[in-house]
Order: sequence, then C-alpha cells, then structure tokens
Amino acid sequence: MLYKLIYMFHADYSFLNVFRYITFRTIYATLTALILSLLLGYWIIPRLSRLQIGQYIREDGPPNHKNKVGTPTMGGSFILISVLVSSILWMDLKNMYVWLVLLVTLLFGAIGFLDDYLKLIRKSSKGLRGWCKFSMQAGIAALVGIVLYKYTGFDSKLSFPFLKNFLPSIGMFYIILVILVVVGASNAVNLTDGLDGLAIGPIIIAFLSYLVFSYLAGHIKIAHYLQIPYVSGAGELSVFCGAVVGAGMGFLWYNTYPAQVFMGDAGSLSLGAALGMIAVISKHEIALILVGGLFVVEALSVILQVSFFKITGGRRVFRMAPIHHHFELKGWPEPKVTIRFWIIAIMLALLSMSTLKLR
Ligand code: 57M
Repeated sequence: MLYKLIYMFHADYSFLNVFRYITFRTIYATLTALILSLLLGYWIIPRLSRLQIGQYIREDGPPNHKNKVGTPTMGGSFILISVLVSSILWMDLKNMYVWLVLLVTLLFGAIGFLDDYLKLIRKSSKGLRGWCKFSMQAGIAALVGIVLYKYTGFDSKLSFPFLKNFLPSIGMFYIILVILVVVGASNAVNLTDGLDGLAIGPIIIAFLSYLVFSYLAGHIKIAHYLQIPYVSGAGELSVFCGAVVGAGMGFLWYNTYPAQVFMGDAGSLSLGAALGMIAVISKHEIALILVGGLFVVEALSVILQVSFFKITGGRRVFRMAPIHHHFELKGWPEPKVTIRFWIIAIMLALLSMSTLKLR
C-alpha cells in the first residue's frame, strides 16, 4: 500500500523507482516488522504480566520449567500484528497469493488465540480439543487448496529437490497435499515451541530460505536458468517472508533465554501454517521436509514416543517427547539445546539451498 502510494510519484522523482524492486521492499518489510515487534513487545509484555495473562505450567514437565510459571503467553499477537502491518505497507496487494497467505496466517492465528484464551480462563493445559483444532485447520487448508487449484490456474505439478525432470502432475490430489503441508507444518512448529527461542530461531531460518526460494521461483529468467518451476507472482512472497523474519527477530529479543514472553499457539500455529503456504506457492513443498527438518524430527519424536508408549503399555524411547525435553532431562542446559538445534536448522537450510544447483 505504502509502496504504491510512494511509487505514484516516481515520474517526478526518479529515485522512487527503487520501490518497484522486490529486493528493496523485502529489506524494508523486514526492518519495519522488526522495529514494530520490538516496540509492541516493549509495550505489551509488562501489561500482560500485570493482567496476569501468563502460562500455566504442567506438573509433569521438566523440573526447570516450573519457574516459567506466569510468563506472558500472547507473544504471537505482536508477531502477527507486525507481520500484517509490514506486509500491507510493502506488498503489492493486487497479488492473489499475498491475500491467500495473509488469510491462512490470520485464520490459524485465530484458532491458536482461541486455544490460548481457553487455557488461560481454565488455568490448565486444556485448550481446544484436539479433533476440534484439527478439523478447523484442515477445513481452512482445504478451502485454500480448492481456491488455489480451481481459481488461480495454479499448476498441480510437484517439484522434487535434486530431480529436475521429475515433475508429476497430481491433479485434484494437490488439494490433499496443501492440507498435509499446511496442517503438518503448523502442528510441527507448535510441538517444537517448548523451550525459550527454540521455535522462533528455526522459523527465522526457514523463512529466510523461502525468501530466496520464492524470489527465484517468481523470477522468470532465474527460474529457467536454475530449472526450477516458474510461478508468476510468487516473488512478492519474499516481502512477506522478510516481514516474518523481522517480526521473528523482534520477538526473539524477548523470547531468548530466560524468556519474558512465549508466542502461544497464536504464534506457533499461524507461523507454521504460513510456512506451509509459502512452500506450496513457491513450488518448493517437498523441500520443506529439508528446510523444516528440525520441525519434522520434533514431530516424528512425538509420533514414535506415543506409538511405542501405547504398544508397550508405558515404555518410552526418549526420556520425554518432543525430543528437546529428552536432552533437557539428560542434563543439557536449556540454551545449549536451543542453540544446538538452531545449528542443525542452519545446516539443513544450507543443504536445501544446495538443491538449487544440484539438479
Ligand atoms: C505445545 N507447549 C509447551 C507456550 C508456547 C502429544 C504431546 C507430545 C503433545 C505435547 C504438546 O502439547 N505440545 C504442544 C507445547 C508449552 O508452551 C506453550 O505452548 C505454546 C506453543 N503451543 O508458546 O505458550 C510449554 O513449553 C515451554 N516453553 C518454553 N519456552 C518457550 O518459548 O519454555 C514454551 C515456549 C511452556 C513452557 O514450559 O509451558 C509444552 O511443552 O507444553 N506435549 C508435550 O510437549 C509434553 N510431552 C509429553 O507429555 N510427552 C509424553 C508422551 C508420552 C506424550 C512423554 O514423553 O512421556 C511435554 N510438555 C510439558 N510437560 N509441558 C511434557 C510435559
């Protein structure tokens, strides 16, 4: 919006031409969201603490989590506000993909907000029921999948890292894929969000990777040169990714150990879903397994632990799932687990970048 307003005067002031460039707007979207989330955090956190809008801590969790009781938990709201404002200022709002991504982010944020709110008023870990949360998530993702497939002329071919000539067209099943990617990413990020800074670090890293992927996928010459699918209009999503990176860094300022705020489900569910959407639209949906490998491992650790626990009638693979709790219980200090997991996330992101050349 701001960009269109400023760009209107480019004939009189030629230096305003720079606002046309996605790269320039991405940088300013990142900075805008970063400053906004720093300011919002500074303003909101003490107020949430005073209103006692704080986290309930489960009795059966790792012992060091008991002193986190009362940490404000609505940090997701200032991430979302910063992303939204910055995106509206710096993105081309005539782009259909922009609206789809913003809509999914906000709707998943609303589900998370409801869940956080119920946990707060009940003062327990019981928020929305699992099936209820899942049906709402799947419903939204299905709707967006249908809009993408039926009304935007979106290509239903799948692209695989390392394989330039293998592009199977999956037709209507693309809608199922959208549900799997968006709902899966949303819940995997939610499971990862259990230590200070643990989820937001890899979120920043993953969105940085997709900032590059969507820019390249939306640039006809580079896409052809790299032999990746070209998606007209996808480049605009780099501006959104920049906004998430900025808002995420502002949030991390307060969420770093010892955290002054948690993002809550409002943050984790919405950021995960947004990541899934960008992966789908930039046609790097399979690459998300690598880019978001840390989230995948966290989710797999839960699946493994819960299945083994049920099959064996109470035995465990890990000391506690998700896997970050396993290392905590082995005696690793919390920041050590977080930073080591970030290092793994960076390695996976770099590997995923290398797939652009290895085709
Ligand atoms: C939410 N939420 C954190 C915070 C955050 C099936 C089962 C494995 C599900 C899983 C689960 O419920 N996961 C999803 C994880 C919670 O954080 C809040 O939730 C938001 C994210 N949704 O933003 O508002 C706690 O995590 C800690 N935290 C931090 N720093 C942060 O920046 O320290 C969060 C953010 C916070 C705080 O302590 O209270 C959570 O973990 O609940 N369940 C679990 O993860 C539980 N695992 C479990 O029960 N494992 C069992 C198996 C058989 C299922 C086992 O291994 O024996 C663990 N979580 C807790 N206690 N709190 C273990 C027990």
